[in-house]
Amino acid sequence: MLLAITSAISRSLERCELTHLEREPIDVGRARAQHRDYEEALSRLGVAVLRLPESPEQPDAVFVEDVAVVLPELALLTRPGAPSRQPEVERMALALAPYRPLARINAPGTLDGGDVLVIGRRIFVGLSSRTNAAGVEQLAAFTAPHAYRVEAVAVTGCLHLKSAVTALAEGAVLLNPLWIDSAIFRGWEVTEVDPSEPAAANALAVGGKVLFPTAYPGTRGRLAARGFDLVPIDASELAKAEGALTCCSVIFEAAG
Ligand code: CIR
Repeated sequence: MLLAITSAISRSLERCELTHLEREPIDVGRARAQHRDYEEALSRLGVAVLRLPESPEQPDAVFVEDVAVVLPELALLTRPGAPSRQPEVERMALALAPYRPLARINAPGTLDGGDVLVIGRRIFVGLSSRTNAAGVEQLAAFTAPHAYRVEAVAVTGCLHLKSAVTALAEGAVLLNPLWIDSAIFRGWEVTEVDPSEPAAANALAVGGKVLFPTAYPGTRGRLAARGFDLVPIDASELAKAEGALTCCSVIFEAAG
């Protein structure tokens, strides 16, 4: 059974971290409605959804992806690069403990789950403003015994690696070539975002389908033309908090 851990949106969302965006008003009620639609889309795909309760004092708590990387062999709790986000890790530790042995990134390492793209036994990690070399080294040390290969990747112009590239299917990625060196994926089926939609590279592939934001029709057309089975998701309010689709869940195979 696939399980998605999500989190209720905090009432303090408007105080979220922002790196590349100007702050603008966020309608928390609308964000919550859109987030419920996202959870329902996952449910319709047969994914069980475990929603953590609201953490009112943690503005970015909805972006659960950043605090954990779950592999079949272990769950790695991160140490987010933004200090305001580090307290978010503890409730994820409690949520994941029944499912996996836990490991932790420790100081001076920092790592955001949004910088970690796992494709088979390869783990691409973005060196971003949130993830440092010590964090990458610790990730590599935890995963090497399980035969994963960790590859650090430079990310420029965006928040996380997965703002620049995500997996669509086996051997297929969606990327923005201005934010990541597309040569890394030479030989793969690469779909580039429509140049007028730089933030469109974050898609969530699950259950043979691809959840994709309604905000990017140009890129959606490119994906549809290649035969990807798309599920449109309106995530416009959380986009104002610099969040995208993968950020809002931690999805893994749970026994049972
Ligand atoms: C932050 O800056 O940390 C949040 N406002 C947005 C995090 C988005 N997470 C992600 O892309 N994995």
